Amino acid sequence: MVLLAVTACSDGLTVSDAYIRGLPPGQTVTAAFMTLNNGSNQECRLVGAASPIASSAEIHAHTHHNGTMSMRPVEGVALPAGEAVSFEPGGYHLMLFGLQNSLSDGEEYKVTLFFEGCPEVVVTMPVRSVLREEES
Ligand SMILES: [Cu+2]
Repeated sequence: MVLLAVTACSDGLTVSDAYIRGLPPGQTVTAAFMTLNNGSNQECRLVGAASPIASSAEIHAHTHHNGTMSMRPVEGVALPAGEAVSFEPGGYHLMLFGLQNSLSDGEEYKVTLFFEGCPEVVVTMPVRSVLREEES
């Protein structure tokens, strides 16, 4: 197995394939995606995130309701021991609010992830533009 980028490691919890969606000028909200691999032998629970580029961050889940896609904040995401959980378009994601500047391809920003049961992890996430609309 080849991981494109292992960007953080702490007590068995690793984050791979993390990126922040590029932000066009004038927008102040974006999303971040990643895969969380809980290689430890205890459950961790993602309960929050923060980044210096955002005034606040939330964990969101997408839900289908009557054929329409909507997203809602969730209080936490359980990461069972030994399992990987993907945050990807159409599923779980981190929302970043209150961005001051546009985000361009090639830039990298730190995002801190807060857990219950595991120490916090600081991830350096590259910016990746998404050319097509999010799949629903
Ligand atoms: Cu969202």
